Amino acid sequence: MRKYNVAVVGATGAVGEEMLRVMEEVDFPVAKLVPLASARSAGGTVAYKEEDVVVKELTETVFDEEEIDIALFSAGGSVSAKFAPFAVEAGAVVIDNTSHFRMDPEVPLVVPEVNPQDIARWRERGIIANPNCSTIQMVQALKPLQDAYGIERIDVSTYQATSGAGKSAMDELVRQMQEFFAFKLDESEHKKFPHQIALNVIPQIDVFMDNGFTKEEMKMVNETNKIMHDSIEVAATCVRVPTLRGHAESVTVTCKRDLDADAARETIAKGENIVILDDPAKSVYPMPTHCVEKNETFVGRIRRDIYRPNVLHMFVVADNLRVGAATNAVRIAQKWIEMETL
Ligand code: NAP
Ligand code: 3JM
Repeated sequence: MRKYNVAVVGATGAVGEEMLRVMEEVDFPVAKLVPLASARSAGGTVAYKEEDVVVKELTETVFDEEEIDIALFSAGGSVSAKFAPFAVEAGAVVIDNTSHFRMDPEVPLVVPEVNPQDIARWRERGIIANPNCSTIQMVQALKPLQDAYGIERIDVSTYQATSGAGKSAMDELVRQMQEFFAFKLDESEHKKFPHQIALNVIPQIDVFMDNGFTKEEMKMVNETNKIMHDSIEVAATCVRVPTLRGHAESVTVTCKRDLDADAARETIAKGENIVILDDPAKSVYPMPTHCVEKNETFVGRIRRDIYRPNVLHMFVVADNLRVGAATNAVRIAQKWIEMETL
């Protein structure tokens, strides 16, 4: 089997580190691994398959010099905007984790369990975009319902972990909790979040748009429709909660046809990489603690609306750094390889 030169841009970050772990676990066909970061981390090392691999500085020429075949980007939108074109120019396929290219009509936006066929369009710009973490786990759970019942509308509230905002955001929560227990917490001291996150719940992720929704909420609206090739009404409220890892979502789905909860549960269970945890009598339902370092999306609290027979409620949880970022990107890369070697 052919092996590939793989660059991980942002290899020292929360998502980048997870990419390395997932690639290791699936025994990704790596010929050479090239971890890239800013000058701050260049010269340090990251662990891959029990080896310490030296981090290089991201430059315009590094993809060409290292003969990169696959470049996984997760170092922020402005980094992708500037450097992804150099990776493409050097002949690599770019799999981008940032929001920068997601809504570009020439860039496929892919969740392999939902729209793997779109990967075939990668040549249009040389880039395949990875959706937002909250979108990925939601569309995975919704895909079987779309196929069986049709979807008219989605109302979703998220409970998003601090790791979704990177390593320094997790550090901010931990520092504030330590200060709380030392009776030294100063609520004005926050950098990564608009308010204190410890012992709090913040109904704002990313910036507000003119329509009153946040950019994170509009990502869920626009990305869901692009991935599901549909015109579904979506209303999202994205909330940051003081957990470290694992996003949870309360999802209300209005279907085109009436359904019953047991049949819907069986339908969702057939979704790829979905695990049902739904036994209310035993207090079994998904929670962030279940999903850490898992590559599946967990669904529970599945119940039909008490007023409308075409409306279903459910609770969807997944590891935002894995399912919501690294695992999805690595699965895209695996499918891309399958397609290229057909
Ligand atoms: P993080 O923990 O803060 O890590 C950021 C990474 O980017 C580090 O490796 C950092 O390297 C690198 N970096 C920053 N500025 C750079 C520059 N100018 N040149 C080269 N490398 C640079 O953040 P994260 O949580 O891993 O997230 C990274 C990005 O991934 C986010 O900004 C977001 O766009 C995307 N993301 C996507 C999802 C998703 O759902 N698809 C989820 C989370 C994040 P240094 O060590 O040198 O600072
Ligand atoms: C998740 O560009 C940046 O500074 C990153 C902002 C960001 C994003 C994004 O917009 O790419 C932080 C965390 C995401 C995302 O996945 O949409």
